[in-house]
Amino acid sequence: MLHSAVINVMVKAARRAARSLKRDLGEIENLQVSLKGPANFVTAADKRAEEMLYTDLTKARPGYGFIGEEGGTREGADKSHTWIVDPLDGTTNFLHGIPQFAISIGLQREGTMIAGVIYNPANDELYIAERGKGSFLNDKRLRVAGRKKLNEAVIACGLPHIGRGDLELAARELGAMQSRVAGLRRFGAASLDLAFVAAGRLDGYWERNLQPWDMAAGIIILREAGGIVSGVTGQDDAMTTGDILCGNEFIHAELLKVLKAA
Ligand code: 2AM
Ligand code: CA
Repeated sequence: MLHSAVINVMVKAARRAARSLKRDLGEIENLQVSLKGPANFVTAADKRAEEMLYTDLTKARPGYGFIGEEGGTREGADKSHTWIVDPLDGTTNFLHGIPQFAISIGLQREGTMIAGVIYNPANDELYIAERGKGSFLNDKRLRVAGRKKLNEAVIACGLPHIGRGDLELAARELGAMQSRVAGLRRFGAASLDLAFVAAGRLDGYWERNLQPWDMAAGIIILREAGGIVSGVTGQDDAMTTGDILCGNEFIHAELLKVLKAA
C-alpha cells in the first residue's frame, strides 16, 4: 500500500517511539522499577517517546508547530501546520501491563485535521488516515459498523475517576446507557476507542474531559471511515470542549438522545 510522504514520516516516527515504549514496558513487566516507583518510570518513558517524536517529526517537517502531552506547545515558523501528539495514550493501562495503549500523532492544517496515525506497539496495530483518502488498519480499508439499533450496539465510554470530572453526571449517563445498549465497555485509551469505532469493532463512544492530543488522530481516522464526531451536545466541537461523542450517523444520533435525557 502506497501512502503519501507525510504519512510515511508519521509512521516511521511512531514505530521508532514504539520500540522505546516496548523496552520500557518490558522493564515494568519485569518489575525492575518497583523500587524507583513505576509512575515516575512511566513519566520518563512518556517523555522519552515524546522527544523522539518531536525530533523525527520536526526533522522531516521543519517549522511545523508541535503540541504534545508532556512538553506542551512548541511554536514553529510555519503557523498553519501543527502536530498534535500523545506519545503514550492509555498511561494507566501501560503501567499495569494491559496491552491497550498507543502512540497518537495528528497533523492539523489551519485548524483542520489532515492526517492521523495511531499505533499500538503491543499488538502491532497501525491505524492511518489522510483527509479525503480514507482510513486503514494495517493497510486494510476501514468502515464504521452499519448497526442502526442501540440495543444491538456495543458502546465504549470513559469514566471519571477521583479528582477528575463529574461523578454524578457520569453515573446518570452510565445508568441511562446501560439499559439501552447491547454492551458497554471502558478500555482506557481514548485514541484506540476512536480507532475501534472507525474499525467497526465498536458502534459508538463518548467521553468527557479529554485533551486535544487524546483525540486529534482518532478524529480524522474515524471521519475518514465514515463516522460522525461531535461534542456531547451535538453542536460543540470535541477538540475545543474536550467532550466527545461518536458513532455511525444512526448510533451518533441515538447516543445524543440518551445523554440529553440523562
Ligand atoms: P492518557 O492515558 O494519555 O492520560 C482514559 O479515560 C483516557 O482519558 C485516556 O485516553 C487518557 O489519556 C485520557 N485522559 C486525559 N486526561 C486525563 C487525566 N487527567 N487523567 C486520566 N486520563 C486522562
Ligand atoms: Ca492521552
